[in-house]
Amino acid sequence: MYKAIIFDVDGTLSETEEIHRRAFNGAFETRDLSWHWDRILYRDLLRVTGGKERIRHFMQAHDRELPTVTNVGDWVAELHRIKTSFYTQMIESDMAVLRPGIRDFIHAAKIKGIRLAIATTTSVPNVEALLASAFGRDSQDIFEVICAGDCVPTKKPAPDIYLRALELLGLDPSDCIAIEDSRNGLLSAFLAGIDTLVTPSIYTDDQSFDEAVLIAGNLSDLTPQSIFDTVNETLSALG
Ligand code: XBP
Ligand code: MG
Repeated sequence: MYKAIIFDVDGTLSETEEIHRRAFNGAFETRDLSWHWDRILYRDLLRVTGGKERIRHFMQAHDRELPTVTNVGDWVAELHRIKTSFYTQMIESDMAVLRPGIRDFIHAAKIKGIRLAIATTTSVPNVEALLASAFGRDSQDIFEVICAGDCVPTKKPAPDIYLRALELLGLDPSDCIAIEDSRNGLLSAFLAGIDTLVTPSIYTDDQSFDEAVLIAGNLSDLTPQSIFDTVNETLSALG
């Protein structure tokens, strides 16, 4: 019997990557950078997880000239702080909605006493803003453990964030199911030894999910129990 479900955030709880993209572009404008991440480019850039890491990758891969700065790390961190501020403002103005089925699914899990956690690459203020916007006053009582952003040194697809969530839950990988939307997220959970359901999102629907135990368009017609049953049946059929 599974005891907990560990959720990714971006692309899984909500299609927030589009809001992240706009926030990055907003931050670039404040620094008078000629950079603009359109949807096609952003789909490709999403292969690098973490906003700061994505900016640095863009600078290297696209050979972008930098304004004269003494410390690139500090400069990127400041640019990313501005991006986070744009992002949280957009979330606070209700720009994000939960993906279909998420609210009922979480409600059903709570009723059944299934423990809930978050393992995400995005920064803590972004998670808090999304949960407050989506769940209001109840937001702090839903997820028992929230592992986010720089709380581990190495981001997805490394397993670190899931291993940290397991440690804080005090559970083994076999006690949990992960719900993810991306290949990087799936690999992170898989490498931590957690059976994973993938619900592809608008930016990840072209990725491969071979390591997933289950793939679903969304959580609309699923309950925690139906997922546990299907995962168990799939794993037994695989022997
Ligand atoms: C999400 C991300 C994040 C966001 C940006 O990946 O990669 O980096 O795009 O967030 P996942 P920050 O859903 O696999 O966790 O800018 O706050 O890093
Ligand atoms: Mg994701």
